[in-house]
Amino acid sequence: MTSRFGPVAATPYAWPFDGTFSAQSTALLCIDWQVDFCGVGGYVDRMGYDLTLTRRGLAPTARILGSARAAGLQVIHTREGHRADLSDCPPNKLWRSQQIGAEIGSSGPGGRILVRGEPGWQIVPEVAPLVGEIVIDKPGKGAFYGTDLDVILRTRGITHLILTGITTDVCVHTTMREANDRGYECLLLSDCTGATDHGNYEAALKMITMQGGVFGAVAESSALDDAFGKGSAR
Ligand code: C5J
Repeated sequence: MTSRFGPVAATPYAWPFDGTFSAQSTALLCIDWQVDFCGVGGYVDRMGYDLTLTRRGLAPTARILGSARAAGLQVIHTREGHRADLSDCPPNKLWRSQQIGAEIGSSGPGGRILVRGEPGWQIVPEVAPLVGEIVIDKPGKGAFYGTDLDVILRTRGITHLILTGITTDVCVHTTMREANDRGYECLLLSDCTGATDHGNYEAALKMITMQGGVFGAVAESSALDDAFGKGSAR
């Protein structure tokens, strides 16, 4: 028996394009909900950005995570971070972080910035992975680059992706674009994401909706909950 849901009321089209989605073939992606991007003393904080903007999607994500787990979707988390010796950190990325006063690998209140295993690199407790949920460690912005995410999705028969995470305009957008190019049908939950700049958040959402949904569609998490509520076992 398989649970089917949808469509979800979304922009610019009712998601997914093929009418409904199944729990088995859909994953909820939780992108980079790390202290470094939404916690005090992390990378974003050290760059001087407003943490309320990146934290805005945390509570809605915690809620929809519960709904998705209950509906039987697969949940996959990602973390951006580098090896302790920074051998996987391109010199231009390192240099740019120095310019803005948040040098990758330097020590701060959250340990070494964007380094794997450090306190700042951890996923925040509100949306922490459960035992058995897949966690993808990535050196870049996109979750497909330099990782085994695509192999895992294809092995598990996942064709549809629902995205949450931070930041909307950087790692979430890059991942959604990478996924879209690989043929995954993507939905971004607009209240479950945030950027370091509100204008960038709005622009990132708008970009998705151009050209009939150039990278997929955008919906509020309440619309996904509505779809879960009307789901059926077939
Ligand atoms: C950034 C991310 N913004 N997770 N990373 O550098 O979006």
